[in-house]
Amino acid sequence: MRASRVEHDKEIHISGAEGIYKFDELERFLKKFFKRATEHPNGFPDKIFFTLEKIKEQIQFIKALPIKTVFCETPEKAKEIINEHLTKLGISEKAITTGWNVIKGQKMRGAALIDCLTGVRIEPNKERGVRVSRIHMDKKRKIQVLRKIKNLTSEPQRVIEAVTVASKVASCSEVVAEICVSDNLNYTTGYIASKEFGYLRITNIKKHGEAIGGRAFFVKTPLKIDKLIKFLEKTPVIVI
Ligand code: PML
Repeated sequence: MRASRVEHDKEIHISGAEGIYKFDELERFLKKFFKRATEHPNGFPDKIFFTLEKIKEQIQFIKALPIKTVFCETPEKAKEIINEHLTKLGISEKAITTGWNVIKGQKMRGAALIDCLTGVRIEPNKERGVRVSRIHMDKKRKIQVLRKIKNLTSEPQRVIEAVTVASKVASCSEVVAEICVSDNLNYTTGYIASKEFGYLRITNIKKHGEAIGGRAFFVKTPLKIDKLIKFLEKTPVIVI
């Protein structure tokens, strides 16, 4: 589901959701997504798109990354901690700078793919980026995550979705790490994720009201880029 509104000739994203469901669950979840789109604190939408696709491929089951929250008092401190972690993973200074530039540019809905050594962006479509899709978190894991973060976020659903994305991304052998900053003006917790460190929530990654945000995946090259993008965008994955 994708809900949006047009303001000053610009399409503003209001809310989105996706999941993998059995046929007999569809009606219930469509209603739930409709409610989410029309009762969202970001306002009432002009347009809601629902896309339903039959899954024909084999569904893969992937372990959820472990979650930890790192409390930072300022964006400067957050940046320092993030850069330290990324450097420990062998990501070069150039690549880290490209990652921050992507996030400050705030132009793409999808993620940038950055060569972790040269810092060059290698995704074929730089306007669109790579959109991680066909993902779902298993109900039991969802309950466990909700329990873990209940006093740490005002938007638990946002965290569930982010952990689901990050777990799919980190499962790829080509991906060294991910960095994500929400493009929502008032959501100031972001994350870095990797197989080594898990999902590290970073508080105060940006200032309140700051119009930045985005996602970048640091990858090892050479790699079969079409295969990686196909997995991220098309392979159905349930995070357990
Ligand atoms: C978190 O609170 O764990 C961070 C979630 C970042 C979500 C990015 C987004 O807005 O989609």
